[in-house]
Amino acid sequence: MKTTHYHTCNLCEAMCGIEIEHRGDEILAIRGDKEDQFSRGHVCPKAVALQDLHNDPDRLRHPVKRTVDGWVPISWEQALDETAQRLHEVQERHGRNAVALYLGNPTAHNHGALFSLLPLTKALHTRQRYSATSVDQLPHQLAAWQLFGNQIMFPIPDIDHTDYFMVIGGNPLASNGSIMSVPDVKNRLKDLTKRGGKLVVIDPRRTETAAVASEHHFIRPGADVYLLLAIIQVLYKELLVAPGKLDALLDGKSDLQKLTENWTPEKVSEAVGISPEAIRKLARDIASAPRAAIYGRVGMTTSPHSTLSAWLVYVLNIITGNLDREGGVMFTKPAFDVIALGALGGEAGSFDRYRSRVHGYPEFSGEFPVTTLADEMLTPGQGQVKAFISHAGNPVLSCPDGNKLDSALEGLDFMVSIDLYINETTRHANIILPPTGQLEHGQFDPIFQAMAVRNVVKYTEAPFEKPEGSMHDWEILQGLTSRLNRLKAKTVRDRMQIAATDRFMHKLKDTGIIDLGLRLGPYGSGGKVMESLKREGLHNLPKLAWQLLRGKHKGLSLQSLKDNPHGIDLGPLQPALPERLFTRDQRINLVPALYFRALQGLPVPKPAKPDEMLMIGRRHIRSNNSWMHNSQRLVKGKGRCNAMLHPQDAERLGIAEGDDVILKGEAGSITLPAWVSDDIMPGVISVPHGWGHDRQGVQLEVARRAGGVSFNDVISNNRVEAVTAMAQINGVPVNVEAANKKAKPKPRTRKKAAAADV
Ligand SMILES: Nc1nc2c(c(=O)[nH]1)N[C@H]1C(S)=C(S)[C@@H](COP(=O)(O)OP(=O)(O)OC[C@H]3O[C@@H](n4cnc5c(=O)[nH]c(N)nc54)[C@H](O)[C@@H]3O)O[C@H]1N2
Ligand SMILES: Nc1nc2c(c(=O)[nH]1)N[C@H]1C(S)=C(S)[C@@H](COP(=O)(O)OP(=O)(O)OC[C@H]3O[C@@H](n4cnc5c(=O)[nH]c(N)nc54)[C@H](O)[C@@H]3O)O[C@H]1N2
Ligand code: SF4
Ligand SMILES: [Mo]
Repeated sequence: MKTTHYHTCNLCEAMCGIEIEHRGDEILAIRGDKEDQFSRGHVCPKAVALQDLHNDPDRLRHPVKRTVDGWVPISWEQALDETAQRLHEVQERHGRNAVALYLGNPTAHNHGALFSLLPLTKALHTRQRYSATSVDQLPHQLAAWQLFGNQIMFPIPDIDHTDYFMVIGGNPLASNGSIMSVPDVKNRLKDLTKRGGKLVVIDPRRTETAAVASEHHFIRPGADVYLLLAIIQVLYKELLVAPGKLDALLDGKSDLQKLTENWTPEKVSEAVGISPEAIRKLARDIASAPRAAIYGRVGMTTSPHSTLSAWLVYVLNIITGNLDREGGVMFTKPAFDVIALGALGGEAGSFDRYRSRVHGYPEFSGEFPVTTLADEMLTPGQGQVKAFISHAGNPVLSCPDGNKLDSALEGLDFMVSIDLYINETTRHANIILPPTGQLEHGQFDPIFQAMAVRNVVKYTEAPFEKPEGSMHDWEILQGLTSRLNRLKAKTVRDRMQIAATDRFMHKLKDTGIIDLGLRLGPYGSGGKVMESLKREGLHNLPKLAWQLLRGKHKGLSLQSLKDNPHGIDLGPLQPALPERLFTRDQRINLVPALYFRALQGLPVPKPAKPDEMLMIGRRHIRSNNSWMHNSQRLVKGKGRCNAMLHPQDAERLGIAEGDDVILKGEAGSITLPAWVSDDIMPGVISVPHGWGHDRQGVQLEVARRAGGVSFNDVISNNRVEAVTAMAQINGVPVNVEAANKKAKPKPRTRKKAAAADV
């Protein structure tokens, strides 16, 4: 019998509703759910590929252990016991910091994992914690914490109502938005221009988003900070600073004016690659737009000076009065309020409380930047990392100097991966613990609902039953946590407490936590309870939780979400300040001390050297970081792992379309075909990341055959941002040459392919 199940795609941040038609276990079709309250039927090609993931013969379905005879299946009991035992032994012998933990991107898309990680990190009690944050959004989190008192309180562009939308270093038409959950972004942007609004894209490449923009400016990679400073300088100079209702909440206004007054458009223009007149016009347009939203994303936060750029984007929104107003950038009011709950749990943010052993890099929110992970493993001495846990991550392909990390993982005493595949990273593990797949667990998105362009909430149950003998991410993590705690327990009382917690968590389940979070949230019956928690602290939580779960079912609960499988629209974003601020004084300091210092130390930009080539990244709608390349449906067609460069550079270097080029950087070199196009700025070369699966031991047959090389094999892990030491993976100088030096110097260009690809 044919059945239709409504679900949510969890591959990217857009949370598209999908309709899965199936007969028993056989998937007949995956389509966009037209009734989905948020995505309105939109899906991208990746959603259809969820069935390839579901059926993939390479996907692990039971725990495996690496032996001299290869990988052998083992029972869950053995896998979890052995893992906990080995981790415990390493900590006993070498100290707690000898175990490192890395959380990858899909962790954030898996509510069960999110809920179970805090207890695991507590049980491990190690300072060696890492995640994809430090190759991604760390500067946004730092700025949100410094300005608004909470690291995940991000200002979200209100793109459905704005009159002017500036996108700096983001390409939502390929990525479907990030720190801005926005399904169907193409139509939303079309609506913006239809209602007379302007879309302005600042990017070294004429991207798919730039192709539909009202205005696109090429910018030299890494120069965003200078553009932003000059825009702010012009705003002050021309008396266009107008924070409006925010004015009364702001501190540090004169500091900001003083610090920016010398950054004139003339001073930065050449290095930025935008004329002084154009910079002035950008400033004036932002100021004169009735409502404007300035948005910076991964191209900006992973390039030089990313800490300052991320802060300045928020500042620019504030001083033009666009923060917290309709059509500007606004804060969400999520039903499951991870922002408030995080703050209550002491996770509002922290910086530089302690430093890493080898390089002395600052901690951010309990994590070190991943740029030091390999060195912490390779550098002998007290505190050396000897064991490693990876959860839903592939740092060998996603973090700088993959080869170095590869060899570091090789030398560990023990490694465990909680992952679906044997990939470039997990092939080094001693044990792999595979969780249920995307269509075998319920889906709820506490993180991305808190970053959506509307207030939305949705939970969908698993389309397919959990296969017998499989475990969800949260069960695996809890299993590990409980075993680690038991191994560490000293007294009978400790053991009894652990057993009681285990029983409680098993009863509560992931869904119990969702239910509780919804009831405690602003649309639940527990809004008042939340208030009392804020006043009295966390010690009353168990009692209150119990009362809530047993109490009257008024307000939003898990059941309301189960009754609404297309999601619930809670309305457009609403002004929320000053009440929503998490800063101690409920004010916004425009220039927190760390930015003051960083800005004072900012070097005057140098104009581009004549032959310099800077490498930047590129995402494609049919690819998802490093891990969806095992779907034939997605990788088929012309290879996408190529190096895009301008005809002028191609000519100078004797490179023609399709020729192999060698890109050489500080860590190594890669060879890949050239894509010659004037859609990119001269002096810049664009290469996608996450490719290069043909390595020994990788069990991803389709991906292996798809070819490609890894961007991050070129970049040194020592190339770090000055304040946070997070990775700099955009704007990286590389040496470019033709693999076959005899190539004809006449380049043929592949025109406008970027726009046509979407
Ligand atoms: N050069 C360059 N490098 C980059 C970037 C770039 O733009 N350029 N982008 C960076 C960014 S923004 C990010 S977020 C990182 C991503 O970097 P990572 O998070 O390290 O890598 P992913 O490719 O997302 O790998 C995800 C892994 O999770 C597994 N997985 C998928 N779903 C689940 C699940 O539900 N549970 C579990 N346990 N495992 C699962 C997959 O099999 C895969 O192995 O890459 C970064 N690296
Ligand atoms: N299809 C698809 N969707 C995805 C992902 C994916 O891999 N594939 N990954 C997901 C993840 S983990 C994330 S974090 C998001 C990221 O989502 P986005 O932030 O939209 O990321 P990108 O598409 O990589 O766009 C970054 C843009 O920055 C430009 N750029 C590079 N360097 C600079 C610079 O110095 N300055 C400026 N102004 N621009 C620069 C690049 O040319 C590129 O167009 O996408 C998510 N969605
Ligand atoms: S845009 Fe594509 S990958 Fe992202 S949630 Fe929607 S269907 Fe999934
Ligand atoms: Mo990311």
